Amino acid sequence: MKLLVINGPNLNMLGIREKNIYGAETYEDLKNLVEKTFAEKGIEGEIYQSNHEGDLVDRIQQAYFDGTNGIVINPAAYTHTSVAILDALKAVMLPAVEVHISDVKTREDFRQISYAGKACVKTIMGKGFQGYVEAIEYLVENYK
Ligand code: CA2
Repeated sequence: MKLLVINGPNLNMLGIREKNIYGAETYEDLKNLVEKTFAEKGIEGEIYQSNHEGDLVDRIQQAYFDGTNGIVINPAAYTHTSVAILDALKAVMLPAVEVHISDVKTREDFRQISYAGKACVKTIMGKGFQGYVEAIEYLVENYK
């Protein structure tokens, strides 16, 4: 099984600012946790981050051609704005799990809509980095 974990804009800044919302751990720590989870589950995987909407769309499309079996995605701010990411997820028809580090439902009104979430089989929020582990486990258990 091969999974792709995608992270959107500013998540490369984790642990540097807004530690009260997103925690003190860095993007490097998240990368290590995700890669450790792939190894423990005995699966192939990649973690990808971009600050650019089109690059995120390109990477989702690439997943269709490179044998990826499932996607874990935290589109970050593009969650609440991007029909392009929603359309890309629909186009590739791979099972996708939406992850948010913070508990988005208790935050500002503008964060209450998720476009990407409409193409996802599950959403996990408010569990910090552990949400990524749960998302990988869910895809392994249900789609391996
Ligand atoms: O809770 C999440 O994971 C979010 O997807 C994070 C996004 C936010 O726009 C979503 O509403 C919820 C923001 C990611 C920005 O990350 C930062 C990290 C360090 C410093 C500043 C921003």
